[in-house]
Amino acid sequence: MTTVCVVGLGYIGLPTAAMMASRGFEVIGYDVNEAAVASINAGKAHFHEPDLQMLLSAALNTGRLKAQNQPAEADYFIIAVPTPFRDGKKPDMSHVEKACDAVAPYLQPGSTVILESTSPVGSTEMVAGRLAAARPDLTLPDYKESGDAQIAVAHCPERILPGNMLPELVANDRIIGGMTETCSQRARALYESFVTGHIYVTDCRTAEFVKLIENASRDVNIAFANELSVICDRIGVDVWHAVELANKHPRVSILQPGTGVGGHCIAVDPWFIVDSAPEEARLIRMAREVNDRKPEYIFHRILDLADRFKSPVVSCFGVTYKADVGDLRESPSLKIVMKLLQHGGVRVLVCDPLVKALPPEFSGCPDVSLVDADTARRESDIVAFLVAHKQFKRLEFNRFLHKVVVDATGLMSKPNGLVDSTFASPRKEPW
Ligand code: SAJ
Repeated sequence: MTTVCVVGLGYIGLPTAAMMASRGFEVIGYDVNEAAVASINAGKAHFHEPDLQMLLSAALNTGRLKAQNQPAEADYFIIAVPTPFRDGKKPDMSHVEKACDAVAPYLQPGSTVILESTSPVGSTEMVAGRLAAARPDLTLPDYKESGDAQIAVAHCPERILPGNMLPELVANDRIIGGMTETCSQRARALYESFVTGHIYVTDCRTAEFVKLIENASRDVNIAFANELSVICDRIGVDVWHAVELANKHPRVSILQPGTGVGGHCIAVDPWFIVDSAPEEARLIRMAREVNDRKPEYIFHRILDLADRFKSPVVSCFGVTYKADVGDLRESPSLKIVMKLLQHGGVRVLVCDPLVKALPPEFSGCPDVSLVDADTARRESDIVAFLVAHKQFKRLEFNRFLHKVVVDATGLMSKPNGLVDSTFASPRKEPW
């Protein structure tokens, strides 16, 4: 039986480990987070993702998945640890380095090490170099050299979308970039066994770059939409309607403006490109800056409107990092809430059906509370739609008639840009 050691049981590693166990692999999940390990072994996923809990329970029931706080010998090692940036927007590879150090003692001739974490170009070579230094008794591959090393090293960047991870884990095409052709083929054999999408093989540097430009491409396109929203605000055009009409062109596909770009991926990865080519990556850097500025812009719009009221109450609909997920990591909407509270003089009501409690940094703050949609509407002067959760699409918007509305989501925009007889226009601030 093929054994797989998944290093890092977070947003990528846990679904991957559970999926592989359910496909018949013997899987050891390794994580330094003891609480996560305990929770997984007790049968409980430590974060929410549709169907993950079910898949995890099924995997544990087969007896083929076990979480532990040390690695184990295996045919395959999949490294799925965070790659954030540190000061100066420089890639922080310390988790990958620690993962290499942790697995090195468990390598045996024939093992394959696969880096799934989104990483700057050159990282797979760094992994091979670090493993070689830790295990001089084994042979490791050199970039694009021929010859059979005992250990194979490859990059296979994760591509799954939070909120739709499990279907995408199986169905998405994958890019595999080995240190050598043999490394690619050894990695390919693993993914072929559970991926129904195509598997494209290239070298590791290209695979690393491909992943970075996927996310940078999305970032640049979202920045374009966000810039349009700010322009439209100035010139008095409904950005949602304008984008909808522009997208009727056969070769135009503009994304949706929002409160900014959150999560741990798109707001981070483009900086890895900027870091490796600071002079050349002008558009990519600018897109990051445009998207990072958007929450600040919305905060100031809310603040300007709050001036109209003596003791303003602002309700914020949606605080997660994007629609229909419960994840608050790097949420631009949560940043807006935090900025309002830090500014003071404003009471904030947060309404988010996917959030059970506000994060600890808000506890003890008397000016913020988590409320239901009716309370948020009734008790506020200003309503800010920040995240377009599907639950909000069912709101009766004509009940917001007497509110001042800041809509950063397009929820209140009519599909045809017209106000029909069943939908009297509230005092909507354009976005
Ligand atoms: N957003 C907009 N407008 C849009 C689309 C998104 O403002 O039209 C915002 C979202 O609200 C969110 C942010 O962008 O704040 C990112 O959301 P997302 O759904 O675009 O992407 P992520 O970060 O959840 O996942 C991305 C995916 N990458 C691409 O689609 C190219 C996913 O496939 C990757 O696996 C993931 O990054 C990752 O881990 O790298």
